[in-house]
Amino acid sequence: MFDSLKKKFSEAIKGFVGRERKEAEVAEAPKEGSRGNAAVPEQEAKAVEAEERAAPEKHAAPPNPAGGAAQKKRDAGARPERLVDLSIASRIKKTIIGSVALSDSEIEGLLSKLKISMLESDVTFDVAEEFAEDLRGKLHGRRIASRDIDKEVLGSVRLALLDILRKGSPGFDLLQRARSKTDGPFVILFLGPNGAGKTTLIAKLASRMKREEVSAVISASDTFRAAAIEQMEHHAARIGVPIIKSSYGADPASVAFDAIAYARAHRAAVVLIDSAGRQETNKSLIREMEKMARVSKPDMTLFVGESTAGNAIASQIVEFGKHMRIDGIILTKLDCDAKGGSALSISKLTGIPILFFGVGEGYDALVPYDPEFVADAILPSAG
Ligand SMILES: Nc1nc2c(ncn2[C@@H]2O[C@H](COP(=O)(O)OP(=O)(O)OP(=O)(O)O)[C@@H](O)[C@H]2O)c(=O)[nH]1
Ligand SMILES: [Mg+2]
Repeated sequence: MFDSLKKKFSEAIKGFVGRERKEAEVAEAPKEGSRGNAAVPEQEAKAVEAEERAAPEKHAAPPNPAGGAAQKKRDAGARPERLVDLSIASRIKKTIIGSVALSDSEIEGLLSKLKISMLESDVTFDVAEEFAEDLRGKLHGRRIASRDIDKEVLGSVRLALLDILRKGSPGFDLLQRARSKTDGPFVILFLGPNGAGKTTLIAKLASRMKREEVSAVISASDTFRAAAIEQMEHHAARIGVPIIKSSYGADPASVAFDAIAYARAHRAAVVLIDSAGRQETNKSLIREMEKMARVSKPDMTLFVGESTAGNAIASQIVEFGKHMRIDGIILTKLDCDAKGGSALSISKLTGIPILFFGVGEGYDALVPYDPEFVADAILPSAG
């Protein structure tokens, strides 16, 4: 889960922090004797800074947010392992004065490495840019205490990541929403491509609802794929929730209709409608899905997509969205996705929030969308 992003972010941040710490220790040792006379080192730092201003190319690469070819060459040349290429003036100030304000070129070096990490992990260009822009604003002109560089850099990266992730938040709790409907059952229709994890997700949600005493009924409306009805029945029996089913080849919309009628009669709070997997390009299956939506009038239609499919899910959702309203996304199999970038990009691409992550095959392997959970999974710990 997010292995690639985590590894790249960790390498970048810890590589920088480790190196900066070593430099601070080495630089501080011989200067012991001159402590207590802050004016001298400050002058020294100013002199180096003035020299650097006069000939900036001697010390630091010019700021180049776009990362042109010349910049990339320079980045690949000297000290490639460092995240922020501190200038000599900044390093002296950091070790002697105890704090440093990162220059534009230092910040750009950091942003460029983080952006590349994101792009290589399936985060879309727009989202990586938005993140970098946000982080630039957070770091620009800020004084960073030299002993706290690790925490400060990590803290700013975390805040910028959370800013992006919060934009994908649903802003509501599905179970609470379902509970608050009083005039009949809250109907949820699940759709998505073959094998994405719809049936497993319905089982996970039914199990969660059972635990939280929200009464649910399952509609076995995949009447198409061999063994789909038995698969849903097996889960329903294990969890202990009623299931309404028919035979293979039956109209899935009529099964959903019967499930809703059953829920009304038994005052069940929720109806979970399974459906056969389908591609957005299959016109007859899309028409069948339109009919299911017309007949069941869902309170919520949720798209279930595999995280491993990356940002291709976004175009599937947009295509499905031309035929029916889609209210939320569930990203499954995040546990199998080394990149995980779609978790950061998909809401921006579609304008639709992510409600849950599927993180395994068990009934408990379901995590409500939580920006902090994602940030924790991506970022190294500050310690
Ligand atoms: N590792 C992992 N496996 C999952 C997850 N969700 C579902 N699966 C597995 O993915 C496979 C397909 O899951 P289903 O729930 O049958 O998928 P579906 O979308 O209903 O498939 P169709 O009905 O054939 O379209 C099963 O082996 C599940 O156990 C998940 O979050 N993580
Ligand atoms: Mg299924």
